[in-house]
Amino acid sequence: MTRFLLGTLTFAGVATMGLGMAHAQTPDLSAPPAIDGEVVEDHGSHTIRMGIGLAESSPQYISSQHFADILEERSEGRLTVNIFPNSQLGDDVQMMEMLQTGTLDMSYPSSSPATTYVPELAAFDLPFLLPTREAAVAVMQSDVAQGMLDSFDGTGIKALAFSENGYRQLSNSVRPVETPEDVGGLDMGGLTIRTMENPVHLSIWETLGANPTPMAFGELFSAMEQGVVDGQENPWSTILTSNFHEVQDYGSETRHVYTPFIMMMSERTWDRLDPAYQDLVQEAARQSAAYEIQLAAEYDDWSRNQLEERGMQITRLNDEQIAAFQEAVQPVYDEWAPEIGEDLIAEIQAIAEETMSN
Ligand code: TK8
Repeated sequence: MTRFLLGTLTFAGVATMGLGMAHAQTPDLSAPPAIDGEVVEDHGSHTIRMGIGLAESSPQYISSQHFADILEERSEGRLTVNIFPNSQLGDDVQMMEMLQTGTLDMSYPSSSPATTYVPELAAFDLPFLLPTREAAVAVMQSDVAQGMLDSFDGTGIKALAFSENGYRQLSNSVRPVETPEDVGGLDMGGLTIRTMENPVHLSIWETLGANPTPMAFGELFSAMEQGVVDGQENPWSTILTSNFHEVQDYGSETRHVYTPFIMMMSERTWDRLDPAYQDLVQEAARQSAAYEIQLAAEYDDWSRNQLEERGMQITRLNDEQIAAFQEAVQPVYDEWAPEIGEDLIAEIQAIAEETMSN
């Protein structure tokens, strides 16, 4: 805890000094839960290399550090995790391939590019499927979701836990967007929007009249800076912690898709661990994923407000405007629901509705 506390104080201190007293780089975040549980007896030592896409100030990194702290404390230092942020080891697609070959031990991609391994994950890419965070969390913690994690078995990837990337928001450098027509541009021409490498996302933006451009996350900032793409879509915390506001003038609170993260380990690494260590890794993954969801929630609105303070013009959409987007992307359901599985989608919607009726 001392190390974490010192880390936080140092981090916040540097952030505050770096940006003057006006902005801290993080909201008042909940401290990680106390690390409890037995120390696992000695089954050898392992150093785990983990690559993630986002910055050190992101909920993804902070919770991954908590994962590392749990392993280190409950193995008395025999299990250590070295985290490499900012896509420095590669993008989501590349790092999943590195897990398969065993050249990387862990990663934490979005579910969207992982549909090549487990097609059912594409349910999460259906627009406006999960209306509230509570519904999304209930789905991610359901048996249906566990079945998706189990479906990675045999791919070379051990999928450990879902957490929150979050509700995706549109940003662009051309014009404010309030309606689907603002995306398609009518006679002005559609916005060129970077998407994740995922066919449902391509379909969403094609249906809205944009020019979707699949691209690795690590290439996105320079593509926007050079005008290769007009815009992108990600949660507010990612837009802020990746400094996209430096190259994007307009934001629209579309909340069009809720994307999970999936914490993953190479099956080669997993198979080298003693079962007692495997149990510890699985427990630590679930605990850190729950903490990540808490951090992501604490970051969400705060990040949007920070972006506005830093000059981004953010359009909040009212219920009618959201309904216009929902109607405009209905063809995406018509196209993809049979492919993904009507029963699976109905099961997910039932979980969501039950959560919202409570
Ligand atoms: C980071 C990505 C990112 C995702 C994207 O590794 O690619 O836009 O939303 O968060 O997973």
